[in-house]
Amino acid sequence: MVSVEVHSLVPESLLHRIDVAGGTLSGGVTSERHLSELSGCFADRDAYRAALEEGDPLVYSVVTASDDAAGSLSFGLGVIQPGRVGGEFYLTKGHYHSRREAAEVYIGLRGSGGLVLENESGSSCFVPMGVGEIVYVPGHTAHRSVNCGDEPFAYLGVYASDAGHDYAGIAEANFALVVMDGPDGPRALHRGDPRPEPRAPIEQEAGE
Ligand code: PAN
Ligand code: ZN
Repeated sequence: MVSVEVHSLVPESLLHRIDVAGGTLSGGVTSERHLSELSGCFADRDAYRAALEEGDPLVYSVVTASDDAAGSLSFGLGVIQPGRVGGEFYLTKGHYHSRREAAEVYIGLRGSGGLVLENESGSSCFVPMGVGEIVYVPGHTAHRSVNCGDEPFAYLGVYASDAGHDYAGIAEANFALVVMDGPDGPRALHRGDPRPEPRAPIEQEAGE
C-alpha cells in the first residue's frame, strides 16, 4: 500500500496574519540584518565605512513562515528601513535560490521600493514595486529588494520551501545595478556609472 502524508487540516494553523505597520507575521520566525552584516553590498565602500562609524542600525528584518513538507511553500514578510549609504538606498543582501529553477512571487504591502534582478547570463533590471503590486521573479534570477522611500518598505515573498538561499552565487560579482537617490527620484545605474548629485535639501522660506 502506498502511504501518503497529508496535513491534518486545522483551520487556525493554516491562517496567518500580517501586521504591516508592526512588521509582524503570526507563526513566523524573525531574523534581522544590521548594517555591519552587509559588507560588500553597497557600491561606495568609503561611505559604508563612514556609516558604520556612526553606529550599526537595523537595515531589514524578515519574518518567515515555513513548512518543510515536500512540495510546500514558505513565505516571508520583509521590512526594509528607510536609509541610504553614499546615496544608495538601503537594500537586502540578495541571493539566487540554491535550486536555481525555483521562482518567487513578491507582493508590495507598504511604502515604495523595488527589486533588482539579474539572471545567470548577466542580464539585469530594476522593477519598481509599490503597495498592491506583484513582481514575479523567474527561476535562475538573483534578487535583491530596495527601499526607495522615506518610510519602511514591506513586502511578502512566496517561494518553494526547498528553494534554498544561495548568497555566495551573487555576492562576489555583486549585482550590476545600484539604485540611487537622485534629484529626480530613484535611479538604477550600472555599478561603475558616475553618481547623480544628491537630492538638494528643501529650502526653508525666511520667517518659517
Ligand atoms: C525573501 C528574502 C528577503 C531578505 O524572503 O529572503 O527579502 O533578503 P535576503 O534573503 O537576500 O537577505 C526571499 O527572496 N526569499 O527567498
Ligand atoms: Zn528568494
